[in-house]
Amino acid sequence: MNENYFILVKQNMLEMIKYSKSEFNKFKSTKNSIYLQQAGEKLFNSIENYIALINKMRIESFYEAKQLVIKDKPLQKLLFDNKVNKKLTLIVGCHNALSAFLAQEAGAHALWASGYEFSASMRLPDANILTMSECLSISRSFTDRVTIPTIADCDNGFGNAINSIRTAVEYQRAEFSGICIEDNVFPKRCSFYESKERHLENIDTFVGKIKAVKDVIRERQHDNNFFLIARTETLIVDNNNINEAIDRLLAYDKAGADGLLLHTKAKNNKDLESFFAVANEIKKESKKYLFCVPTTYNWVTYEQLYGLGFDAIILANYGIRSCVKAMQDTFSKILNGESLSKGNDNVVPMKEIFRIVSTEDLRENESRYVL
Ligand code: SPV
Ligand code: MG
Repeated sequence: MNENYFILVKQNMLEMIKYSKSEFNKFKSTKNSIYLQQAGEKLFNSIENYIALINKMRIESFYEAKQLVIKDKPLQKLLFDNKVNKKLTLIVGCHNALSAFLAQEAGAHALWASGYEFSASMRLPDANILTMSECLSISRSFTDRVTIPTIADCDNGFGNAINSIRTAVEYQRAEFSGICIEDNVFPKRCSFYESKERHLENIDTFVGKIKAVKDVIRERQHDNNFFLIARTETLIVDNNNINEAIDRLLAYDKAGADGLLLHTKAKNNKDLESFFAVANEIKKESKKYLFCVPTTYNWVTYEQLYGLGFDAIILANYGIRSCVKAMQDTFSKILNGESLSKGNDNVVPMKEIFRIVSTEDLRENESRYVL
């Protein structure tokens, strides 16, 4: 009990970790020491002081320390600032530059480059049919057309740990804010498809993927600003498997994930009980940012989700589904009516598209450079 304790404010995490002196020295002597120096370190002379400090400081006191390490890290800064301001982070699913821009304009805090939406826009099932490079190329086409951070939905890393390493490297090279990987086996099936019996990747196998991604990013970047979300599909496979969902998320946390995503396809309050039980336990045991995707339990309010401990929610697939509904309606009206004008109430004026694609910039550039 009288042993010295060191507090380490780890990057990317709203977390303080207790190290005994020997553990701390071991940690310090590894290549991780660079992060330690950046994050700062502090010595405490008793566990009681440490606990008192944790209780007293909770959020506010982390702020300064975090500010040192989250400069130039838009996603981490966003999550952290929202947490401090007790705000839920709203991440919107998109499938191209247009939907990304519209989401940003409507007030999205960040974007989700959605596998579901990419697949649907190619008229393919969301089942690992699109390759990593196809997904990367679609999402790259919009990350520089918006200013908010983009998280790429990378399914299961597009293969095993080795494939996940390349996935992480390529997305990091393309300057994404981070990626999300899920514990579905390859080839995955969309969480909402009725399909044959589902199996998750072995927990150790998935932990291996998380470590592989974190290690390669750390080695490449030195400052580790690429955010990794680990997502479990446990409740999708079996809604009663609360313990496994907890074990998995805690193992993913320990393996180094920066955020944890708990998915469910629960469609009623009864089925949601497992989801809430897992979230509640994870909030007690982990300090990582907690994410969810409320597609099927969409009546639960944002305030309730925040109250349940979620830091960020992914508003997935509403973009593509609203496009489909709008196009079905418009096409049916213009093909079944006597003139094109039957669709007029469904469409924006052409000048709205001109505004979105910045024809003004085009005109200015033409007058300047096209001589
Ligand atoms: C996606 O948008 O591709 C997702 C979220 O993974 S969901 O489809 O809701 O599972
Ligand atoms: Mg997906």
